[in-house]
Amino acid sequence: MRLSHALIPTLKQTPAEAQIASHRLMLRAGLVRQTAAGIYAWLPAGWRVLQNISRIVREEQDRAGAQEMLMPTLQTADLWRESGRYDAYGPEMLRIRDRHERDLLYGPTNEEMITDLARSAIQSYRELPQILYHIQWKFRDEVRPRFGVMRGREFLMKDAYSFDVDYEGALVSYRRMMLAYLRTFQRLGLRAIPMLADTGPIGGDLSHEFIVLAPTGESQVFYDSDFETFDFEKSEFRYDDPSDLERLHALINGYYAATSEKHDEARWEQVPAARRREGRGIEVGQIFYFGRKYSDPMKFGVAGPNGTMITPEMGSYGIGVSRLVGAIIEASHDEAGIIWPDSVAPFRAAILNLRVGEATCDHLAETLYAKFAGAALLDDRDERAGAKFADADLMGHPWQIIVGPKSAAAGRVELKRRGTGERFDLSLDDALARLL
Ligand code: 5CA
Repeated sequence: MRLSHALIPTLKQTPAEAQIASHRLMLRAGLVRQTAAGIYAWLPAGWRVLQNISRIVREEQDRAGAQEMLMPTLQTADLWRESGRYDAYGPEMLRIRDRHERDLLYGPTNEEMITDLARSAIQSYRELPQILYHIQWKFRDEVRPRFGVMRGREFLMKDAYSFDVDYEGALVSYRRMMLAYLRTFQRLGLRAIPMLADTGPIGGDLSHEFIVLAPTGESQVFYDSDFETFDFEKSEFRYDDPSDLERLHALINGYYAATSEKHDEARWEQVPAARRREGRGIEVGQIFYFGRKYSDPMKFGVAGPNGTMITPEMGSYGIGVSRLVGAIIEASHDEAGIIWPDSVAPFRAAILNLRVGEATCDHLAETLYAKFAGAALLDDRDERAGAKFADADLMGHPWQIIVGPKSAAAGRVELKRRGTGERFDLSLDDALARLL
């Protein structure tokens, strides 16, 4: 993308309405614009980040054996009357009436709809277990939308739903998602700590929330820092081995981690003082086992082995995809701007042409830009070098490739690593070899 013709409206001033770093930086770096309270348009750079996060979430869901599908945003009220949640959900639900006076709603979550789809398509216990997911916009009419995309009204969620014949099976599905989540967050450059949680309006009796540490987080958290040393991405846990998954669950339960209701002072005291971490956290995902809470009232039965009917056991598993953009920035920024982890950055590198119009600089910058095939942003604006440096730092590209007249004449460029500030003076070929 060429910055001179890109809709990436960076701001020099700090927007007054933004109270936290990620919200300020998302507006200043031109990632999003608010179109109504708690509702955001994703501009090109922001949309690329959202797509990168979705891709990683998707790859890890697929690896765990979940099947991707897409359910609509609008749902009929009748489905929610069946489960009993239509009235219970309260004013957070956006209720809509169509031209035929039928009650609809903009989905805040999809337990009812997926149960309805499953009951019409799954007949026998032999077809279970199944895990289905989609990445779709949700609407919750939050009383106080705030902190930008962190607590929006319209937000992007990955929600998965599992169906099993019995409790043991449901527990395996739950643990598979637990492993998928730990791997997903690690690939996103985050440490998300799983904590036992309350189930709220989703219901059920087993739930973990995944919490990223950040000073602006909404919950107070306590955890054992030993958890941070575990490498889940490379771990040998296997999705198809229930005893492996049980070991994982035991490992998670073995580390102390709790939010302030759930905090247990006596157990906390047993964690060695040097390993006790206390702070605030952002919930980026939550998983629930809720058994037959929906399959029972919605009369979802499958044929069992000997003519009996089985009511499937269910769980649901959410990741706040759009919230993650804010959470990643909260966890990774400095005074100058965002520091994107490589895995989610909108552009792998920015090519800063410091002398637009000068033949050698233009040639070198264009040659580099072509090699990146869309993965780099070319700053070809007629701007001062200082403005280009400041914007590149603000936007947080993992690498900056600086093309200045002196080095360009010698066929060389300067590379800057955003996260560490390291600089390298390299030939064009060496720079490309390093980044591509
Ligand atoms: N049906 C279940 C799991 S699929 C469910 O809805 N879970 S949830 O309520 O915990 O939401 C899942 C995730 O969505 C949360 O962990 C959070 O990261 C994100 N989320 C929830 N509300 C908002 C909001 N108002 N703005 C942005 N993200 C949100």
